[in-house]
Amino acid sequence: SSLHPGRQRTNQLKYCPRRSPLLVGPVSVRLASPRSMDEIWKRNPVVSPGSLSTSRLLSHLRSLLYHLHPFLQRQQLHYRIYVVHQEGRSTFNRAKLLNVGVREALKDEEWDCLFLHDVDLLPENDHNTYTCNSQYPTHMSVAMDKFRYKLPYSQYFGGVSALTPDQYLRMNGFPNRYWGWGGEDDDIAARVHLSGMKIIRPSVAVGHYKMIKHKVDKGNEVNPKRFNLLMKTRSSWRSDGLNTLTYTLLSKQLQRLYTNLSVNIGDDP
Ligand code: BGN
Repeated sequence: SSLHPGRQRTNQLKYCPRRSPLLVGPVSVRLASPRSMDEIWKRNPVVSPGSLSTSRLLSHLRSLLYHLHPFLQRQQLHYRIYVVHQEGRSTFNRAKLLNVGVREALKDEEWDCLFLHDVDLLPENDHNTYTCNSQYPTHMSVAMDKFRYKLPYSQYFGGVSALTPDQYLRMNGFPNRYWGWGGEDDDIAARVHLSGMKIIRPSVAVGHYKMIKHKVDKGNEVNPKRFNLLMKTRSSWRSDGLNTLTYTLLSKQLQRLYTNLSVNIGDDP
């Protein structure tokens, strides 16, 4: 009102526009990893401060951070990137690591949206907004170069997904029992439906991702138990997930470009 011009001005400034004016649409993705974290840091002076071991993982992480920070900043989002590192020699367990990331992130802040992001996937269009749908979990990586820019199959839920903490709690988080490659994302998709929700997706036109090419990771061999586990999701999702998650947090370091969590999540029994 004219009586409180100052107050009115701050009210107007309170919310960001629905669509950020800084978006550019398709971005060219550079697959060669930047040489150093310093280079990424220098290009992203707005990032405020928040370790990985193998060199390939580090080079994937550099590529991801190099693209993701400017991408999220053009979207004018308040965000924090958590990297969850599985310590030790046990078989890789993607879904359990995602559970750990969510639990630790929610200790820091009341996030209204959780993005579960593979380290080797680079978003190619910033109109693919990194926000959550208030009703349903979103599968973001609908058009990956590896699958010729379309879904490999209709229930595919791998790569990048987004959930509100409510949605995540409702489906009891993700399964902890998938050690090695494959099936855990199908289990997660099944949980969405079993807990009474459905999966939504951005359009194939904006959901473009480039995958950083690599061979099968050591310690992430194909999981032969995945078929058996998947047949049991209907009876196991309530008793395997966030409510049965156990791990030891070995370190939490606020790096300049991300928060690094190092965890011991045990081994395939
Ligand atoms: C599927 C895998 C997914 C993987 C996609 C894409 C399984 C379960 C078999 C019943 N699912 O076949 O985990 O993300 O391929 O590579 O292996």
